[in-house]
Amino acid sequence: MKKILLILGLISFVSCTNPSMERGLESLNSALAELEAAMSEVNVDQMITDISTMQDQIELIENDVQVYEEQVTEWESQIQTILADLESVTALVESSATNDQLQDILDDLEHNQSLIDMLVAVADYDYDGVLNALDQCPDTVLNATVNGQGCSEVQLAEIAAATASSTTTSSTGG
Ligand SMILES: [Ca+2]
Repeated sequence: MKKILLILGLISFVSCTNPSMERGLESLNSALAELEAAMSEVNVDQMITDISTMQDQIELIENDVQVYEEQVTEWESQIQTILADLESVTALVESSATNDQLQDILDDLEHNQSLIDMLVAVADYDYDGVLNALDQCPDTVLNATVNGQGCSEVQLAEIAAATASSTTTSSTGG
């Protein structure tokens, strides 16, 4: 206590003897008074309330973020399901398209085959004047005389011989 009094006395002494320092102290006191006034205007309770409100809002935001993340996860799940469905549908469509294409190809082949058959039918491979469709004796020798079925006398004899042989063989066989 004595030391404080001694220091205060010393300050007073120095202040009195030094006018500039006295003005400096007055300025300091004035600044301190302004600071004190400002501090008194601060409502600590209001600050605590504000901070508490901010904390509540942060918690709400965190909760919202969590709900949002859960929602996003659910959306992702739904999107995955839709994508899986789309893939199966796409696979089905592709499979179906392939079947249709195969059917088209088969139809084309069948059509082409019928065209080929028709061309073969109206052709005359052995040049005997009888169309293949009506010619019962293919590979007739060129320039041979043939009947209405495109068979030369030689071919008719061969057919008769074969028929006789076949009959003999079948009767012999049983
Ligand atoms: Ca013929």
